[in-house]
Amino acid sequence: MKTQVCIIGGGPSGLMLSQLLHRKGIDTIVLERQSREYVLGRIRAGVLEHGFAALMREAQCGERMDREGEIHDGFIIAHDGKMDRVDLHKYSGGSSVVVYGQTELTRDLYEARDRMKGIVIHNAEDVQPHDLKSANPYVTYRSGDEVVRIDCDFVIGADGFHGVSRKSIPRDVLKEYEKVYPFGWLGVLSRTKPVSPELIYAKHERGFALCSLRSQVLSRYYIQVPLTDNVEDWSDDAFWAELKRRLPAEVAAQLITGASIEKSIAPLRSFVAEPMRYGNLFLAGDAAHIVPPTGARGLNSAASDIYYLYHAMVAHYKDGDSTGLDKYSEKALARVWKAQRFSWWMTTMLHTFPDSIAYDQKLQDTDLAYLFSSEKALGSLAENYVGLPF
Ligand code: RFL
Ligand code: PHB
Repeated sequence: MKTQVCIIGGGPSGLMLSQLLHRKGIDTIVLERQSREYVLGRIRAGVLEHGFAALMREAQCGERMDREGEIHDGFIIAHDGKMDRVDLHKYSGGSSVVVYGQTELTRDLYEARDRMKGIVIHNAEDVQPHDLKSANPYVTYRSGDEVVRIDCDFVIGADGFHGVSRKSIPRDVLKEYEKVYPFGWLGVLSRTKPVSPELIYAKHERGFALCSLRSQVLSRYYIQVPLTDNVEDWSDDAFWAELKRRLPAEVAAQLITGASIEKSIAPLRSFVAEPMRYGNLFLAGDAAHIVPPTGARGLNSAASDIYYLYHAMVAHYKDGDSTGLDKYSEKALARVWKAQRFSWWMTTMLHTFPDSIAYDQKLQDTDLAYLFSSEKALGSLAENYVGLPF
């Protein structure tokens, strides 16, 4: 087979880029290791920054998001028995975020790809990029007993943290920065009315908790748990009881509980791989960087990579201008590191660290006290949460 841009990974990053390029007449093939049902079964992000939403619209995939997604102008930080609101709209100069699940937006992207007859190959096994330093790279994959070869101009590694693309960059070229946190998030999805119309990030000595939502009938809650815990250790009843303990009493009293329809534990990690380009391979999204979910930045960081790559590819193919491709890694990493800083800060301020000393706890309290006493500090939070400019 032959294409211009071969995209490894059919998650939001890969699908979005494929859709945007196809609309500009640039040919792509997406290779996804899993089935479509499997990809759509993963429950992940819930908060989209406006830049991501704009990209969905540009890809002609924003109709359902605009109809069903909820605009959120603020969120709550609960701490020390108080409920302090962060007015995103006020402090970001009129911006907001969209609450719309990653599952739904991935479904919208798949449907858009189908409508344009875009090629997305599922259950592609042993995907392997080759000759990345040459002008004629190619990708192979296995389908049953058959090995298929795809010749292309560029390979995009949009295959998430555990993908093959980043691993194809030689060890002496790639530099990896990583910070692993000593806890994870246990998440529950339930078909219940959300406890609050706005998200509540709760700092509590027993551990962090988050009340989020997907719609007015679908709630998403998280609690911080030790890395040694397994999902099987947590019955629904135990989860709800622990969540209530970590929320302000008036919120806990309002909480409607129900059967979980999904329950999983995600370890928290910060990770960046540099550079994001090797020859004709370009990394995008979780393949190159991971943030702890506290600042809702993961998918949104992927969006800026896609935005830069999209414009760089269009300039290359339409105007013969490769500056964008040459500058991609540097430009993408500058924004990536800002999302890293913000996510690390939110995580450090709001979680209970098993090895923290009294001094650390005083600093956490002071961070929150400063935040809610300074319009400039709130402005900084809001600016980062709604998304820095691309
Ligand atoms: P994905 O979604 O991991 O997709 C990569 C795809 O590549 C496939 N793949 C391969 N395909 C072919 N060959 C191989 N060898 C392959 N290896 C892997 C995989 O099957 C998969 O389909 O990466 P992508 O597209 O870069 O998207 C990134 C986002 O998924 C991620 O950043 C967010 O979900 C992070 N995140 C959040 N981000 C936000 O912006 N806002 C949020 O509110 C938010 N909440 C979250 C989150 C992530 C979470 N978890 C579970 C990690 C909440 C949670 C709990
Ligand atoms: C979610 O709804 O899954 C969610 C929302 C905000 C976050 C992280 C996850 O910071």
